[in-house]
Formats: sequence, structure tokens, C-alpha cells
Amino acid sequence: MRLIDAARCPYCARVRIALAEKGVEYETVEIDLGNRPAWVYELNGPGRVPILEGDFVLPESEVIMEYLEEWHPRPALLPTDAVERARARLLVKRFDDNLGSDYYALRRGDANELDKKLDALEVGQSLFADIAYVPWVLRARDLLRVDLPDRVSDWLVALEERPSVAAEADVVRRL
Ligand SMILES: N[C@@H](CCC(=O)N[C@@H](CS)C(=O)NCC(=O)O)C(=O)O
Repeated sequence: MRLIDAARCPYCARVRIALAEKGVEYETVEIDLGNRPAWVYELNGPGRVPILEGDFVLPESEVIMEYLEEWHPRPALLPTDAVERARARLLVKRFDDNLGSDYYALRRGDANELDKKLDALEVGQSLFADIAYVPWVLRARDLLRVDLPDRVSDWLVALEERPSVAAEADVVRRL
């Protein structure tokens, strides 16, 4: 199995963390986001990473996380109850719709409401959602020097106890 990957991409990072949690072995194919090879567009029309490739091709980080959860149900990232599972997916959807754009606005130096969004971030509800959020929060703290709310900072420090997240913190340190 291959992950078409980019170290700095937070969407790729959530897949790297999920793969590590599931103990799946894979090969990394690192691409240059500023000069994406043509074959990336052949695999995924919009040219975006991550892409997980086996005898199948799967783009979209949340879709890949769900695939991994179904393929390797243990250890579980989603709760067992169907409503709780749906809520965890909803948290990720809301996060992707709401927080990402403020993170990128701050990175560009544009007006943003990242502080407000971080204040409202619903952390610690499910490991699935936590893994989906954590790449942005790590990058906000360690690359953009954002002062996290105490509640979010404590959550992040606790999450970094997991080897999967500690490995991603190392990736961020090397960016
Ligand atoms: N919805 C996608 C977003 C992936 C994404 O935007 N990846 C970025 C790199 S961090 C990318 O490839 N951007 C290129 C582009 O949007 O043209 C996912 O969840 O995988």
C-alpha cells in the first residue's frame, strides 16, 4: 500500500496518524505540493493529496480514515454506537468546513477568526475527530505560534502521549 503524501499537508497528516494507530505498513511517496507531478492528477482529478493506493485508489482524507476504520476495526477510532459514530463524522465535517479556512488565512497573514474557532473546538469527543483535528492544532501551535486556549493545549499535550501523534509532532518540527 502506498500513501501519496506531503509532509506539510495536514490532511495527509491525519491519514498518517490513522495509519499509525491501525499499525498498517505502507510506503510513502512524498510529492512537491508546489510542483505536483502529472500522475497525481491521473490518480485523483483535482490533484489533491492524500491519496491511498493499493489495488484501489482512494483520495480524500476523511474517506481514507473511514476506510481504514472499516478495514482494521481494531483499535477503534470511532465509537460503537451508530449515533455517536455519526456525531464524530459530523465533528470532522464541521471542522473541515469551519476551521481550515481561518488557519490558512492566518498563514497568509489575512484577517481570520482562528482564535474564536479554537475556543469553540469540541475536543476529546472521539478519537476519530481528535485525529482529524490534531494536525492543524499542532501546526497552529508549533509553526504559527498560536497561543492555544488552556483546554485545547491540555488536550494536545495529552494526545501527544500517543506515538502516532508524537511522530506527527516530529514531522512538524522538521518542516
Ligand atoms: N478534502 C481534501 C483536501 C486535501 C487538500 O486540500 N490537500 C492539499 C494539500 S494540504 C492539496 O493537495 N491541495 C492542492 C489543491 O487544492 O489544489 C482531503 O480531505 O483530503
